[in-house]
Amino acid sequence: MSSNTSEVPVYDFLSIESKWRDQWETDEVHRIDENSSSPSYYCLDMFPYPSGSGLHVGHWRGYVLSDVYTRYKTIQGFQVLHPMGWDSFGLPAENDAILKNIHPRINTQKNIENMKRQLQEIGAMYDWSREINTSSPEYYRWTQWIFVKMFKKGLAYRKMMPINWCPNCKTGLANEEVEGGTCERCGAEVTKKDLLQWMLKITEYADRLLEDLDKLEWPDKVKTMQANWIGRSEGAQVVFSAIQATDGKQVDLPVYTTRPDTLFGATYMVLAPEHPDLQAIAAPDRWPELEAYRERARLTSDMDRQAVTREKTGLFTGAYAVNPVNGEKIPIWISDYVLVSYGTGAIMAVPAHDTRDFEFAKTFDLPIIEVIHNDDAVFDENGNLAEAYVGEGVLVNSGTFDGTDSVQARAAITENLQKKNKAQFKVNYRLRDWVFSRQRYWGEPIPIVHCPNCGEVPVPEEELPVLLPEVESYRPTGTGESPLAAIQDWVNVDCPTCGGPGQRETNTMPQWAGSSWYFLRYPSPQYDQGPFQKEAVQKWCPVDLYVGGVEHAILHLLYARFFTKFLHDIEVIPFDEPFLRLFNQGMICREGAKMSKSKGNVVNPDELVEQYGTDTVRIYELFVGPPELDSEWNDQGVTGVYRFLRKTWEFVLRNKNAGTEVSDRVLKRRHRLASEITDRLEQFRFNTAISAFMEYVNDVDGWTKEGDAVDKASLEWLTILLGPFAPHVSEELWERLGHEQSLFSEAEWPQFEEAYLQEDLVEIPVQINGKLRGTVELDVEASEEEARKAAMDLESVKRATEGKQIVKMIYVPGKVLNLVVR
Ligand code: ANZ
Ligand code: ZN
Repeated sequence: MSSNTSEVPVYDFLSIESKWRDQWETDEVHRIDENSSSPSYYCLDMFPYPSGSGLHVGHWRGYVLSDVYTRYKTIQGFQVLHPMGWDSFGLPAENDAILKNIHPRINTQKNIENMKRQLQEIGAMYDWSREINTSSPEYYRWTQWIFVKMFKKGLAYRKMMPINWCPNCKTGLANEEVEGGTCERCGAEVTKKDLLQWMLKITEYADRLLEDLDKLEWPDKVKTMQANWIGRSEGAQVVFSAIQATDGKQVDLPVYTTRPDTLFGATYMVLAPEHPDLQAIAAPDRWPELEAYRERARLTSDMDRQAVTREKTGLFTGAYAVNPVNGEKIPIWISDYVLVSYGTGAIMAVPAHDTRDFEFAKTFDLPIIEVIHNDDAVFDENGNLAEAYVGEGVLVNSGTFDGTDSVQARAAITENLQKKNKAQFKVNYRLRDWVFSRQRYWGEPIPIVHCPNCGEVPVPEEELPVLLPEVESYRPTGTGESPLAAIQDWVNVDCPTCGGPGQRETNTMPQWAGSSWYFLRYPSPQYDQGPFQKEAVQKWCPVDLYVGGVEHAILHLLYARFFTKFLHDIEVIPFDEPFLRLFNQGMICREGAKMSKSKGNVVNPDELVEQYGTDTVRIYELFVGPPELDSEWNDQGVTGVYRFLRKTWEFVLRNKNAGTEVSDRVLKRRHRLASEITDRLEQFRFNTAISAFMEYVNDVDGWTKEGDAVDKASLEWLTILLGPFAPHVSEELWERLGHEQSLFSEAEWPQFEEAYLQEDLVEIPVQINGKLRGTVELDVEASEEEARKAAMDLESVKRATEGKQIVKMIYVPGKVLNLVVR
């Protein structure tokens, strides 16, 4: 056996990596074979928007993860669809263009070229022949087609809406795009503006979007976020009678409550300031003040209005209402903490048992009546509630319902009022319909023509796409009109139905439109008879594994699920969930902060690739921490990983002429490695997979230097197992081990055998003060701690040590355990 290191060539990663990237390209190893009968697997990355700042090592993480899995599945014999494309319409791409003062089409193209080059540096197995781009007419033709289908099913409609308005982006935003009262894209304070908007009836799918979460292998955190966003609650709609301040006439004022059991504690009512009946009910002399308050409230975001910590403001309307359970007359107030868009836009206030109502009652000195009693409630020294008690309990001050359990009382009180037509059981959702129009240039034109005779007419499907016209001025106008409205010869068209003069819709779709169905396009990206070819979609979809950032937990994932369910319902696809398994990678941080260009803490992968090679950067991305958690980047760590790869390179090549002779422990070790790597891949524990490789190379390299024989198969197993993680160096080693075909087409995933995984167990005697008290079965390598624990489990040892102290312990692994007690 030779161990002459001078024979081993240097690990020249740069030439190895460029050699294999070219070779893979030529051999088209990234392409799937449509005619293959192998099982198929669809592994998808959330596609990026073509950003001007390009990729940093934080972005690499998800792409490396999905590529490792893709290559793993490929070696296992799957045909893996692993495509890439560009989410290139919408606000992020357009804002980048405006910032640079370059037309969005040109800027987008430039950004795509740069990002594509960077993505290729990762060495990922993307099938670029399937690249898609949501702003290309061949693609958005079908986004428009889906919109037309929705319109025809009554799921797209127009409505005058007080919508979220970003004064900086100068466009309306969906609820999902408002974060803590600010614009998700630019951070500006979001206000309200009344605009005629296109809406999609996602609420019609609320129940299914909620229930079907059960079908999905997604992180619980994401499922919970979606469930909370949909916000299903059960309660009752109860009718209070308002007495108009002017003429004493009664008007029905329904409220939605999740706690009908607290009805006897309703001491006042609150209307949303925008409530449509407000003016009719209120005392005329109070109207000017009420109207001014309404105007201020309208400009405040829903988020701020609902904040528990917000100081409560409000006004008395001058009118009263009658509580249907006891005929009590209670005052009607308005306050911005009640939202016009939720429930009925009016509430019965129960200050004793609702936190916001409690704050409000304290502020305006309104009565607080305890109606749910529980000893857990907190009272002050005068015996009054010190804070709202929001839990369950027994009814008090509630007439004939006194003594009833609060949960039972919910149904009992509602049923009672139901007989008098004063209540009904009701389910409510927080989810709102999706505001689907944007007053921006860079998006899919909404394919509708407005005709004075025919109303809203969809552009006939065969005339799609409605092309986005070239414009000089693409900047948002800020008037609430899209820049498209200024292009007269584009706007004016004949009505598709009657031929009369019509006008095109000038709003565009939001950035989320194209990404709501793109995963269906990859299986047949060039298909032009429909959005996708049915057989191709049936073969590949739904997506088996979807990898991306947790920032998409609500918006994109909810919209994509909605589109999928719709396409299922119109019978163009046979499944109704798009992504079976979801993996969210954690963020890469530096100095504790999320890596981002704006924070100035980015690490540029280009330089690292230059210095250490793609394989090293890939492995470090995996080694940096558990993939689902945020992890701190450390430059020293990169060097460590580089040394590991170099050591692996030298170890394999030093032994490359190995034959079939192998020592026992090397053989067992190889099976253990295969089992560890397979398990850790399946469980997405990539970081511990890397440590398993490091330990393996250390062990076996050391043993061979001690004279152990290593066989060729052991070297091949290591090379194959490492393939998904460090594909370039593995491919090179594979070739140097004498193979002519690519590892990714020729090699088979190593099959470990359980028999080799058994640990070596030995019986060792346990002595106490020199006397044999029993034996324990232990691994030869068991630690002192493990040995002591096993011994203490023996009854005989327990008895012999009872009430005594262990003063000394002598443990010889595999031989004996001696305890000295006193
Ligand atoms: C009386 C009550 C008593 C309430 C009590 C709660 C506790 P979820 O669970 O989110 O559906 N509410 C109803 N409509 C509202 C609106 N438009 N703006 C603000 N708040 C509104 O919330 C339902 C509860 O939120 C309802 O139940 C109502 O307050 C309030 F001890 O009614 B409750
Ligand atoms: Zn017409």
